[in-house]
Amino acid sequence: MRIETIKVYQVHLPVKGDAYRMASGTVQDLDSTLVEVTTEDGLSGWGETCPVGPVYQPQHALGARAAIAEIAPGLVGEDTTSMRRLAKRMDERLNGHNYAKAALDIALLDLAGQRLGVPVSTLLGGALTDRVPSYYSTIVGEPDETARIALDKVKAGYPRLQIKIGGRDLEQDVATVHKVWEAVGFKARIAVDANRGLTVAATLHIDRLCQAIPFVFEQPCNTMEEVANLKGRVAHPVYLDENTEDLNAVLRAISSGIADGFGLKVTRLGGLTKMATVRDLCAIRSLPHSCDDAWGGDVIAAACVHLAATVEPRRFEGAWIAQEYIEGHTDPVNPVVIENGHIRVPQTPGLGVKPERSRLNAPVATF
Ligand code: 0XW
Ligand code: MG
Repeated sequence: MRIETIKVYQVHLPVKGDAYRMASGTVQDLDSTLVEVTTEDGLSGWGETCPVGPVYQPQHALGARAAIAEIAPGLVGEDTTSMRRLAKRMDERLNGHNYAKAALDIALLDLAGQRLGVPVSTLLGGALTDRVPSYYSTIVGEPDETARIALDKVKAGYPRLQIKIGGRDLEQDVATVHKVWEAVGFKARIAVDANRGLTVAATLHIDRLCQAIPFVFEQPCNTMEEVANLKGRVAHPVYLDENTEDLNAVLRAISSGIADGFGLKVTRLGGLTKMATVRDLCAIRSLPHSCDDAWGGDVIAAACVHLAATVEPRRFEGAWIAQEYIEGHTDPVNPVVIENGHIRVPQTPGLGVKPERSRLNAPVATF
């Protein structure tokens, strides 16, 4: 079946309540891009990409739409039978820009799933579970308040917490980690995410001052080289997030042994097809990882959950979706929701979500 049109929609996703504060930047209103790929028989597949502001990663919303404008005309008229041909076509149109290609990859898998009558998780190798754990991510905040939120979220059923630190006095970061641990103890697994905001020296100090607390450090420093410098010097395991900019970076991190696990983002890596490769690479070295995206609505949430369902549960660190921080759903009929800290895996063909047209503005581009 051939691709007839590709439509691009812009969706504003304001942050509910306080701004979302990370060491690398504060965001209040996110700009998401949805793509709708329609084939000549009238079937539509949806994809989404939503960078969490312009400084979290070297990606931004306007960049996503510009890259899609470069790629999409080359896909119109193409047959959808071979995902590999379509991926090759995308690479022939534009070098890099994984996060834009990701939206198209997700939409094409949604289409393939609907056509074959199977959920996207089946196309990714098959689900191991029908319900995946999520994790709650705090913002960089005052230690007592962060500990209070952490305990609340554990009571709400989250099996894992990601505590944001960095970009402020060491004393505040150390106090936050201690207070969270005193509040929740072994009731939840803890990741401490500095979003590239610490120096090697600060990481070493936090490591020593919180030595007995069983947490994993997530992306403590800016570059992979700085993180490599921590090897053998810190007591806590170290996970990479932002540095996993593409499959080669993941391969480098795994082969050099500098990462004990990963916080993975579907769009950064180029979509679900590439994420499935990373999932399998991690399996070879028994490395734990999450399946998240930086931000976005129901479409990207569903994509994360389908991949999450295919990961060996004992190594799975959770699927983070933005639901706790955004108002409403693009698919109010079959929204992707967190219940007791977990998310049900959609069982219907394709992604199992469809943005409600009345909630979308007119497309910003049509190819
Ligand atoms: C918790 N997240 C998945 C949401 C924000 O985009 C930051 C991110 C992270 O782990 O860094
Ligand atoms: Mg992170």
